Amino acid sequence: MAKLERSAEAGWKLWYKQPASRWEEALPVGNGRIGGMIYGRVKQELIALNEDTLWSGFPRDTQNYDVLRHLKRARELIFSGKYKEAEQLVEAKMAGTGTEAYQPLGNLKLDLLEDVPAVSDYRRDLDLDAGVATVSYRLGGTVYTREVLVSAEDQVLAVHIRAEGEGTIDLSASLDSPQVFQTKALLGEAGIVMTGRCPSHIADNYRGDHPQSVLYEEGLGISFEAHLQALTEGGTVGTDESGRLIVRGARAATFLLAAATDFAGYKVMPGTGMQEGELAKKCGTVLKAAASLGYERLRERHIADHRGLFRRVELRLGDSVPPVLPAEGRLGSTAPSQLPTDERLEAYRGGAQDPGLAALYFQYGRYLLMASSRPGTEPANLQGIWNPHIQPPWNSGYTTNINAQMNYWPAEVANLSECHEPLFRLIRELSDTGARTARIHYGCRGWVAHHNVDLWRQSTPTDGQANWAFWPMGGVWLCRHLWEHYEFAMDDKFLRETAYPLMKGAAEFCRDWLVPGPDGLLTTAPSTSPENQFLTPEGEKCSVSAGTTMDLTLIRELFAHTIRAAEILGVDEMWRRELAETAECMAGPQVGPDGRLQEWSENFAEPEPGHRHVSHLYGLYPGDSITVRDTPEMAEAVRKSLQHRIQNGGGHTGWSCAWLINLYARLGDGETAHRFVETLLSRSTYPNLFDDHPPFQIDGNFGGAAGIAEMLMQSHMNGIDLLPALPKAWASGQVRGLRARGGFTVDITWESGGVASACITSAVGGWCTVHGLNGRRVHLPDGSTAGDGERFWTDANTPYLIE
Ligand code: FUC
Repeated sequence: MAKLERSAEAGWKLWYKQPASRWEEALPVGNGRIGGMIYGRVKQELIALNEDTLWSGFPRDTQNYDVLRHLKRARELIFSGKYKEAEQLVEAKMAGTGTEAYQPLGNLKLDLLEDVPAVSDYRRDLDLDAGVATVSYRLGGTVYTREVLVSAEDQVLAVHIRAEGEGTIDLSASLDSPQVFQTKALLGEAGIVMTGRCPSHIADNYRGDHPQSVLYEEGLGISFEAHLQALTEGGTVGTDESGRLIVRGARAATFLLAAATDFAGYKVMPGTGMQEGELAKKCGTVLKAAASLGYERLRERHIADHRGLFRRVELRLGDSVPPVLPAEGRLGSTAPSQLPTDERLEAYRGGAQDPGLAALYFQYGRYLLMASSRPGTEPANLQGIWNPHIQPPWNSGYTTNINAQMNYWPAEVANLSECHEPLFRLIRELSDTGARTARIHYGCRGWVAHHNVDLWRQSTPTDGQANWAFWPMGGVWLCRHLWEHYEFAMDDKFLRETAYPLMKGAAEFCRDWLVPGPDGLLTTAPSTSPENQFLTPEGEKCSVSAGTTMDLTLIRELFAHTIRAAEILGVDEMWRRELAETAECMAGPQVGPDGRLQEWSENFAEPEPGHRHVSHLYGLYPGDSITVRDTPEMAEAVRKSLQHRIQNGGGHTGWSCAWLINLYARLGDGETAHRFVETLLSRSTYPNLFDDHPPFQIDGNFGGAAGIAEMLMQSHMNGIDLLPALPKAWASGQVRGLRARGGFTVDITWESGGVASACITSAVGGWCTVHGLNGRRVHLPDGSTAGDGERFWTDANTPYLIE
């Protein structure tokens, strides 16, 4: 198989000929914990800063002790068809309180001391393969180059500036923040310190149904410190009375930034167990170690670590060179990949064929996951880790009715399994708070979570409308990630110690939450289908009924995974049987008279037939209880539902569009999946390739990356499917390093729309079946071969060639 060269797409770079004029044009860097958005401005460089444990609030008891008293009545109303009354009861008596908000840390500003005339040869870029952002320009005879990186190895943000030519570096460096903050010079050192505190409470201002409120109760919010230190070659460095660092006459300067907060865990007050001066000490230790390495070494260590993850996957889509130009030849003779990224995106919007842009988007999704979610950090939130607002849209939190999960859709298939870890920790912590909520709100065993989660692992419902707030299935959906991680990694220890106990707890909740409906079948009530509403027979908009398709699908799949996990581990035989029997007594999803999969147990009319959520189609993706091979009639019902949604305007937000890519990939419809790749890129993407919900929300980036992988390879049907949804636009290409369930790594080269060669390697050894071979055969060590759909044994770490 031909070797796929690295950096197939112009070195995996986003690049621009001008500085960012707004936050959505700035370029993101991050190490999972510290994030920076780099504007690349000449006179005043601005890097907006984040630290992922900076949130408003502190642990509070958000349980609503009244809920349980109303549950029986709510069920009676539902089972007698009084849905609107049930909804009113749920909203009045069974709701909770809003979650807290993710907070900005502040800004690092580098101001040139002299006025600059126009500069030439300006360029800024983000090298996804190195994890380094660069700004360079020429001023007179001097070329100035700035590099910015955030090292996971050494836990600092570093800015390195070089002057090549006559000119020198003369600037001030300062820190400020939208938070309550102070800055001061570090005595005796070329450094400054910013200290500050987050609000003790924030109300969500986005939905417009809350009065804006930002509270600072003395001493209750999270405190933070950021330390900035300068290392210079030549020239001088000092501090001034306003707490700025002043560098004059230097040939090179490195600024190192460390940050720490007094967040001490989701269930204790900030600062618990910490000594006076501990944050300063933490920052000081980190800076000392980084400074003693020096910039070159720091950079080398960062790039080695970054590439260790990034280079696991390579991708080339279509024949990017020469490009296919739009009919009117708008692009002149420039290949899309040679255009600055904003112009390239513009050309794509104008109809340029540029498969390389989809490949770049895929790799950018991987880059963003690495930058916002690393072992030990907080999981990627609605904005990853990048947020400049005190009151961000939807609190920049964890919305678990699609968004938080979508962030992790590419984690396994795109070979970044360890970046999934922060989500597992969140689930574990949520199972702790959620066990109280299960008992107090619903009188159930196990644990429960609702649609919004924050740093404090709020497990109760929020306040507001039932269509979003009342959704006790957040934990159930999250548990899919535990099972998927096991299926991809085949890690029995993870299954035994982490996944199974959490899945079992969520299944226990579901076991108790299910109740017999009027027809005697077990169902859920009250039940909502995330954010959507139906029309009651009286013509009123309502969201509360019994047994939505999503609830039933989520619970069935969780039961199946839990039973399978217990079998593998050889535990809980009685419990397995109980779950299996429960599943047999459950109501099932319904197909309506028009052939569509119903979203609700009744064939209600829909006030918004193009609604952005497609929760009832969960079983096709990310679930796997509906497949084109095993349940073709249900897959057809999903296809009809999708068509109906789309005809009515569905898929209109970034994440919604990204979900459609994955669903059509699972239907094996590469052309429609590709149409939504095009829509996502041309309609829902900012110049820095961030997903535009609108506003910025990172889930579309991750969902889009997962969708592109899903078009090239799938592994949810007891085997590996090569090129299951390849569009004509990507008729040739190569991918290396995708991961498949069962512990496999998959490389594929294709031409004229079919597999030319491939290679499958198992990490653990095991049975394998491959589909989509295009007449090629799998070559086995004993000289025999296996064809399409034929099972063969793989030894661990042995490449199985397909030719
Ligand atoms: C859900 C979605 C919205 C948005 C929000 C963060 O409520 O329905 O579109 O993504 O989460």
